[in-house]
Amino acid sequence: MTTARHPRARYRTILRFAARYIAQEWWFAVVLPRLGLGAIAHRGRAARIRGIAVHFHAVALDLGGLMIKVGQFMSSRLDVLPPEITSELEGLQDEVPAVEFEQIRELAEAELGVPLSRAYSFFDPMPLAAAQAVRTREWRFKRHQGHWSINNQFWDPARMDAAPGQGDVEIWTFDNRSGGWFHPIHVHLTDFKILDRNGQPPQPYEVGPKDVAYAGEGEVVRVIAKFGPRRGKYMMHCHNVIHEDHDMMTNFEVGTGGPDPVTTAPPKPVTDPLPPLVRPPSTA
Ligand SMILES: [Cu+2]
Repeated sequence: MTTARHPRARYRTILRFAARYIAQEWWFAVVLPRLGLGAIAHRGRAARIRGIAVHFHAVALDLGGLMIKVGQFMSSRLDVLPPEITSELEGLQDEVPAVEFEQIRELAEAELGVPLSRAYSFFDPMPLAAAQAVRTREWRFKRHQGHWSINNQFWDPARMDAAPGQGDVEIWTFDNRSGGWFHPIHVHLTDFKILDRNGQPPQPYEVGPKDVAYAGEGEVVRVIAKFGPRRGKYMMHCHNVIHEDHDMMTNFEVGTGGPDPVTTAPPKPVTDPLPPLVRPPSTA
């Protein structure tokens, strides 16, 4: 993580950058004109300034944080800075690389000297917000034609009912307003966060990362998830065994070209009978 670099190394990078370009400008703007070579210095000025901006851009991305802010500030000063600099720096904010939360946690805990859970009365272990979602999907869980269905459809391993892009954040609504059954909904691949239950905040015991959401009778539960990091075909199903077997299960595919469990781990026939779960008491 770039911003975790030791402060001295950061200062050295900034000083090297400043020294290099102060010397360069001294040479081109002071020395060469005195030697009667001002025209040469002037001819290359635009390219030189653009070079400084490109280098600053790279340094800001490398150091992150405050240096990005400095670059953004400079990009807005069209009144005092040449366009070679402002145009080079104007896209700076969009290029900050994402940092894994575990790295942020490590740095924060090192600086605080205590685990985050002790430093704060509440710390969201899954920082996903509804505003990050790129789409929403509705899933209706319903007793249908003597079986259990999702969106009035039954399990078909060949049918993909959703295709989130790899890394997309989506909101999924689990709608169980159709009858007197409850469904613990289990999503493979990724953990999710419960946004709300019947429009109300989730219960205190269900605020952490989940892989099952209880959708009680008549309930609507909204969850949010980031679909990744892997691609491939995954399932969502009710975790009541009778329901998932008849036939409350569906497929979704994340990204394209990922693994397919039907081909990578196909079902095998049972050749040996399984031992009985309970052995009869010995009569010997
Ligand atoms: Cu169910």
